[in-house]
Amino acid sequence: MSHVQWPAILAALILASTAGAQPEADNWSGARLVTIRLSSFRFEPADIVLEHGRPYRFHFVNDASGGHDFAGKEFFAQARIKPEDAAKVEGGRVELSGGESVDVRLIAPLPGQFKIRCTHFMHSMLGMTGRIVVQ
Ligand SMILES: [Cu+2]
Repeated sequence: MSHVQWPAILAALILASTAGAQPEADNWSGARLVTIRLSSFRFEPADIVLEHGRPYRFHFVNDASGGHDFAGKEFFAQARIKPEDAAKVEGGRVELSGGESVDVRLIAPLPGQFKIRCTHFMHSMLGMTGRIVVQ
């Protein structure tokens, strides 16, 4: 008799697993804060470690008086940026004028390493490079 219940149990399990994939990704209130400070000429931290599939709030702070950007074309292409923050990332770059702060919420992509740099003239040569490692 008990085998009759299996289809219902399986259906419930399948529903639970498919339902489980999205809510975590869309739970922006649980986004982990990652503060990234930009100055002349470095990122702090220069190495950012993330867990794939988790939501994060990148809080960029430009401590310099001049402009800098946080460019990671590959990273931003593969991460899932919260739609309302998408306009803050143009061409894979977050541009910050002197003293500005910008928040970008995103879901970390599949594991991999992504290069980060400032695309302003000469800035990467002067040390504005970094790396995002997704585990
Ligand atoms: Cu720069």
